[in-house]
Amino acid sequence: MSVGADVSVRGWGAYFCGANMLLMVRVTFFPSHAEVRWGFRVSFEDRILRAADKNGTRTILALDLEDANASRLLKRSREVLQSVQGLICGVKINRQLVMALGLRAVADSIVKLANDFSLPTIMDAKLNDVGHTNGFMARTYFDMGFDAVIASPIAGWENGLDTVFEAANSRKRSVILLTYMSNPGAETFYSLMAQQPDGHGKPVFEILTDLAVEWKAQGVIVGATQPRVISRVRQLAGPNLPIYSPGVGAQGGDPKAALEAGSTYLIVGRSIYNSSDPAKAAMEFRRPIAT
Ligand code: NUP
Repeated sequence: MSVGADVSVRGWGAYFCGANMLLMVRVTFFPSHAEVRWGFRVSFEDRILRAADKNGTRTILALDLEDANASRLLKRSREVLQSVQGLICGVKINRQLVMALGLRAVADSIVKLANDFSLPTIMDAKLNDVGHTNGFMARTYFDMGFDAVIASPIAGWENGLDTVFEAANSRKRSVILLTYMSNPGAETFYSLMAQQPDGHGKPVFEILTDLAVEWKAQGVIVGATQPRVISRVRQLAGPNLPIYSPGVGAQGGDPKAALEAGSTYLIVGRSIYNSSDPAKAAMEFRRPIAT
């Protein structure tokens, strides 16, 4: 039986285990998989804010390197992370690394290294299945140490994303929902007008934004290539919901325009890790959180 209580002090989503010895043991034995202070688990949102503050940046590194040689891939991925660690505020992993290296190796090497640098990690799983498989995947990623997962709200709540939020909430982890993707083809679906019960049309991305608020998602993804959509999502979601924007650099999005429109964080991959000088490239994307 858990007598744990959720404590929130100055925005610290924290985790007080009280008499729940199982949870206490978990945080004691695996401190590298989660930043834990005095038995309190620091939330993803606070970890990323702190890193953004400390490093003066809103850039999340998308570590999507590809190499058929697994040991070279791991070595290069660690080198890139090491070289930019003071210039980013989080690390996002996609299937490139998981498929090539295996989830356990990614957790033990990349997630651990990110934690050593006090950088939170996001698994870009784009979960979009029925409840039991979504739940399995979310639990597995969280238990491997990821702080947040990306999911697609298209699956809906009941026997869809309900299990993902359950897994996240019970572990004090986070869910970020795809709301408007960065690729040109995203318009086909995300801008589609959906007829509402009152007969009026509403773009799909606005419905998804409302769902993110209703489901208490900890963030939304909106492509940096769509500053007008970012402004509208910011308007609908209010000032506090973090907007994560991939699509700058290699996909053509302008970081300044995205941030001015209301994005909170930029997600940057190829423009950093394919650069001959990743630290210099990360420096160019650096924007202080306070502006
Ligand atoms: O809409 C999205 N666009 C996008 O590029 C949602 C995403 N999750 N991403 C991811 O962001 C994509 O999978 C990749 O990992 C990263 C962008 O990489 P790059 O274009 O900066 O190399």
